[in-house]
Amino acid sequence: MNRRDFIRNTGLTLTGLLLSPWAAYAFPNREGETLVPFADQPQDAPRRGLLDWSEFNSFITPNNKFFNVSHYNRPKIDPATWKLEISGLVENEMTLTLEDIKSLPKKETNFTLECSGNHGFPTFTGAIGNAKWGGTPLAPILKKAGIKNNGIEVIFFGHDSRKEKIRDITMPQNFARSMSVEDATDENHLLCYEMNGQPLPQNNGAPVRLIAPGWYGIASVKWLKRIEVRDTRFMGRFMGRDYVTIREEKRPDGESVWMETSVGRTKLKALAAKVTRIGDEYRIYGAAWGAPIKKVEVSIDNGPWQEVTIEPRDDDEFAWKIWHLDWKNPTTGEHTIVARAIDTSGNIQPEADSDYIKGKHTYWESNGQVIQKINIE
Ligand SMILES: Nc1nc2c(c(=O)[nH]1)N[C@H]1C(S)=C(S)[C@@H](COP(=O)(O)O)O[C@H]1N2
Ligand SMILES: [Mo]
Repeated sequence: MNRRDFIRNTGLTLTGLLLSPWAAYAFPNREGETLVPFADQPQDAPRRGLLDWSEFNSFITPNNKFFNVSHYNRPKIDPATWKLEISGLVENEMTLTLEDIKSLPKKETNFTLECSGNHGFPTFTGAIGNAKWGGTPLAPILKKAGIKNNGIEVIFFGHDSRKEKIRDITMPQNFARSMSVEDATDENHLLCYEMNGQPLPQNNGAPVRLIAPGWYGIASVKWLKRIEVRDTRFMGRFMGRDYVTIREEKRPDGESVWMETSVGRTKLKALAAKVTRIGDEYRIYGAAWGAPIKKVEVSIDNGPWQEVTIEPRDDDEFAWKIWHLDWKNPTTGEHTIVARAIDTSGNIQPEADSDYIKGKHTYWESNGQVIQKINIE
């Protein structure tokens, strides 16, 4: 396949705009612009189910383009008989049906869900999407259940299960993740049954999943079965063994400490998603997320950091910001493009070769700056 075949028209035609239900979320593309592909993208990589950044043109990721990550099976649950148990160290144990949950106050949150493994290895760069998640807040339900004073941990169990082995013990396990009582009672968590105005799809956790805005994807437990309060820390596979980030940290005295931590809240990150052109007018589009974004900067060929234009959308605390930068008259030949996000506290997204990123020996939480190569002909 020659290069030209990769240069696809990404401009939305007027008919496309009128027919597309996502048109309201499309960000301003330039009529007639064509894609200039990055040079080192894995063209034949197994992209199935992952976001294709070269087609990035909408604030909302449509349900049929949203990535999926499932570690066990993908249970098919009858919504009519499904029940959610809330039990353990609570004053009032509860069993909620889907009808019960739908009859509670509804809240919708735009939240960019990123798998913490995203960008952990070269062919896994599209495990991210942004959706309008609809459901009811979890906090009032936990309040009604009444967490007892000795309850310190809230465990979210999914219906999906598989055999797990530790040493010589093999046991059936359900997918499960936990949070401290303080984290679990955050007012932003949703018991979610809708995705972009449609019933939550099976692969995304139907009939009800947790949506934990501000947390990596692993926290948003799908196919919810039971929420259980306990008086000890939970150390299931996805808390204590898998999704454990191992970082080699240098102490001031030079001692190296290998720190093992459970994947939790999202981290500051930006990415140049695609480059387009109309004649010699080049434009870089991208996204930034993971923390409250103050600004995004781009460096071309290791040149000075240039501030980009961010699409105004200040009502969405947990959604990615869309940005662009015009690139005037690039010379022919190979160029590098790097974007970095800066949050409202002034933190800068770490460089790919920083100690912070290089000292990380596992692939989760890879929020280093992404260097893109591009050939201008
Ligand atoms: N029950 C259950 N919930 C789960 C998972 C899973 O395997 N089982 N995977 C988690 C991970 S690692 C991610 S990244 C997100 C992915 O959500 P999505 O499939 O809706 O994109 O779901 C999380 N919730
Ligand atoms: Mo994930």
